[in-house]
Amino acid sequence: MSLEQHTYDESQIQVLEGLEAVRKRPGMYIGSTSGKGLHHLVWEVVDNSIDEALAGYCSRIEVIVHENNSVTVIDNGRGIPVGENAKLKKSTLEVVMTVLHAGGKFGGEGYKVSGGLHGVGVSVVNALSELVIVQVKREGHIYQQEYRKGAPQYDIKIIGDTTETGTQVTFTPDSEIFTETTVYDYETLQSRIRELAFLNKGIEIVLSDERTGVSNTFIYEGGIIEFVKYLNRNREPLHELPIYVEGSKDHIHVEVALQYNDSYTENIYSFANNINTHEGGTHESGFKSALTRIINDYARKSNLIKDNDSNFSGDDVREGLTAIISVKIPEPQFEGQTKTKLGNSEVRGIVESFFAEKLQEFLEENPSVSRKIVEKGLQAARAREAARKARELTRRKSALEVGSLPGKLADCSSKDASISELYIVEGDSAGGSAKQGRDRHFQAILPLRGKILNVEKARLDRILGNAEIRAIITALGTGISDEFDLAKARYHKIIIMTDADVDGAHIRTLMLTFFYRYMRQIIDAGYIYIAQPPLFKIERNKVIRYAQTEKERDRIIAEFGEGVKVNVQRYKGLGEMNAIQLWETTMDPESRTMLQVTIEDAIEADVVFDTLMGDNVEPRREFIQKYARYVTNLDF
Ligand code: 0RA
Repeated sequence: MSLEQHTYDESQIQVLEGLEAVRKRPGMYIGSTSGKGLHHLVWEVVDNSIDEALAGYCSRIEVIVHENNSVTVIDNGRGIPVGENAKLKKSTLEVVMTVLHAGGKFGGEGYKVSGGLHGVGVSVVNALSELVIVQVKREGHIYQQEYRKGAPQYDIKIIGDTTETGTQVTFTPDSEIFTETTVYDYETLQSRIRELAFLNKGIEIVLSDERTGVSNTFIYEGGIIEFVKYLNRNREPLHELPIYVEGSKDHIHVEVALQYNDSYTENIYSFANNINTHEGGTHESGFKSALTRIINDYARKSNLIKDNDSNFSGDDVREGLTAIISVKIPEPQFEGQTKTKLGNSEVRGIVESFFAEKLQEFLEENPSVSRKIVEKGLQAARAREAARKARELTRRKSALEVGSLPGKLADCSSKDASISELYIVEGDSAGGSAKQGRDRHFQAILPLRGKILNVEKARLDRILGNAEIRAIITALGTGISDEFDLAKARYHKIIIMTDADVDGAHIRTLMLTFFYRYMRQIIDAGYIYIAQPPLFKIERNKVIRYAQTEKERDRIIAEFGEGVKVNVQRYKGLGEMNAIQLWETTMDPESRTMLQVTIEDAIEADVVFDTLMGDNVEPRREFIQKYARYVTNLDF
């Protein structure tokens, strides 16, 4: 039956109006219509299959990206019910696919775990797709229905027989809605699918890409234990097996896995109903307070810290800690700026008392591991004391200096941070050109001599001892670490300008690592940029053009015309450009291009920095070979 033959009764009109509302304001339902929104469609469908798995009826999920960027999600769950919905006089399948928020209401026992950010319902995916084909295997048959922009194309029909059960949804995102891109990114899909497999142990999730023939299967019987090992894979763990606890109380399911390593960074990720709670919340604060309390108790009881010593701070016991906290609760409340902070107050106490009890047991039963953890805390506490002294020293010293800004800084005259820019420039000679070429009203220049310290391998006290890093901190005005204050930033654009060679890439990475580990909010605020100086100068009869890529170079040469032998110069460093050239190509807001640094995926970024900056050479080499583009652009 075609759509024309459908009778438009009252309920049908309401349905179409509902879906029309989604198409009119898609951002309200899926966040945005950019690449992020495009990927959100996949998560919406996959979440339904995960719910089916968590209810105990589904063990395998398959996600296939087709050649034309349509996507199929297949699960072996019970299948969406197909019987008639008495009230709406149509199949439950059609109701689930076309009525906003209908999916969960038919779920019966158990709770829908996906919620908050996702969980808007598969009907939203339907509304935003030019074509959806759903097949349900259930009660001996294969049922099918198709939709265009949400509208059913025929009544549900039987297309075959089967003894299996499950649901298969194929959707083609509507290019009228997703105007920016309709191309799926394998890395993005893979990273979230891997995470879902870690967070939901035992579920097999297969990702296949028909555009490239690549396929990966994710299944982790150990769940978040394996997640922690994965995150620590390029680090040196202090104890072989992660500490793991799992339990439920009052319908709140709690899982925690943690493992210490010999680094100085803290990597704690919390999740509520599979959603990464970037802003933390009650589950994370319950975990942290239990950790601090129990390690202090243990250290005192076993005389590892003495009566006169002060307690470990929270930071002390979290140095070198990698942990996952995952809770699943019936009605998650998401709060905060980005709705990624868990608000349910009952969760704090449950996580704190449950984790405290289990951690105490573990420490008592595993004295050799406990000793290493306490030892790590002692080192951290000592270093923190040294850092405090170093910081006080810098503060006192800078108070004595005139104006207290670093001597090498050529500041701008504007005091309006919102229009002010700081160029951090590799080398004194390029720094000199930049100083001459800049618009001194709003552009400040800070030249750096040689390499800055690798902060991945040093604690705060040593970092504060590094002159180049101190210069950056004082120039920015924000302070660092727990004293960081974004509102004090003296510039809203901080532009890293290095040579387009391996050394330049290294210095850029060192600086990004520093910002990421010690001034994360400045990246989140979108203040960090990477300058894009040209790689080539193409000159003919005094007409000069610049190119950033070889492709662009060739295009310009072609534009100059066939047969003329033009002069092409490859820039090896910023120093080869004079002040005017540097201004025209790289610093003039009218003509420059810059990359804004964003961290889409903090978990991946942590691993990237570890891999690039850590001690292990082999994973670094592998990484650079695999992700050469990241190393040259670092636009992750
Ligand atoms: C409503 C009710 C039931 C299952 C589902 C929906 C369901 C939805 C999706 C979406 C993708 N995969 C899915 N699998 C199941 C319960 C069915 C019953 O009680 O038999």
